[in-house]
Amino acid sequence: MDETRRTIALIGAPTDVGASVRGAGMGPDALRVAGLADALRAHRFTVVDRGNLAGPPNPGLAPEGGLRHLQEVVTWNRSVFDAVDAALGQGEFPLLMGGDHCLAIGSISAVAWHCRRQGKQLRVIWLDAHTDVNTEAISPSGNIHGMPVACLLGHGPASLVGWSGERAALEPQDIDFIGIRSVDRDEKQAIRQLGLQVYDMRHIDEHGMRNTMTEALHDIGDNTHLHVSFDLDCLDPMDAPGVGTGVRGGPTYREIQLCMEMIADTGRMGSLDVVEINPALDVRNRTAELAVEFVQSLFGASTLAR
Ligand code: 6HN
Ligand code: MN
Ligand code: MN
Ligand code: MN
Repeated sequence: MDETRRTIALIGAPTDVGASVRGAGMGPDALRVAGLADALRAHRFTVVDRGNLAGPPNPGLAPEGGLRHLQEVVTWNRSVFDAVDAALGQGEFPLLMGGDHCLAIGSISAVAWHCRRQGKQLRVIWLDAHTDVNTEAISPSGNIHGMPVACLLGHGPASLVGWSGERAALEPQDIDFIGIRSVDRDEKQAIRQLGLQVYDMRHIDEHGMRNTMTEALHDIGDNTHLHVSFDLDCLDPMDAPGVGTGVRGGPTYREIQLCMEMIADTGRMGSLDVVEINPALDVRNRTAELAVEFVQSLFGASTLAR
């Protein structure tokens, strides 16, 4: 399909139930105010803003059984699943505007479900300071935004796994992590046991973003649906202060640009999450504005040839 003619469906999921720092629920409006829709329209996409999904408020409770707000997280993710599934069913490109990163459970489960029915190979690029592969047994916080990858691999509470059919949404070889610099103690062990491909900041320092992305994207083919899950805390907090769990030592602006441009070059990106923008902690909407710039690059805007 001609990538530039595709309709992009903006889906807002204004919630922070997966986090303990409040504020990511304002992310969708911060992206709207930063001009996300018009920025994409300027590149000849048709953009439809589907508005915000509705869901339960954040009850502000402590974790139970290692999980904070499990029921609320399930309810929000059900709505996200349905909205992403509906968009894909209509041939649209779903762009999920979070919200915290727990929402990737619903979003990627819907994408995996769609890929199975279409006989497509799903690949995920996870851009984040964190690997989000904790489970309720090992999470130091109980925050479910630190657990979506584990759930998608089939490890998590029964109500959050198995949404894409019999097999888990993802196999370990389906996902590559970029920009990682904060992994919890037991989470490290889980990464080793699962055999996950984690390109941490040390790897980017030593090999550069170009080689890192060449490796991460090496198995993208004509039949691949590439999903990008973009947690804004992947960026350095000096550039992007509006995040709840920022970690120093992130990639530079140019490194992220190159990463986005190389993803665009594949021509295979079929869905996207933009999550963890926290306007309550931001400076003059800078983080949402950066997100809009990088999303444009993901769609090929900064490549002169297009
Ligand atoms: N995120 N590893 C920490 C935890 O609480 O599990 C932080 C998770 C952050 C999650 O930024 O999407
Ligand atoms: Mn994350
Ligand atoms: Mn993160
Ligand atoms: Mn790989």
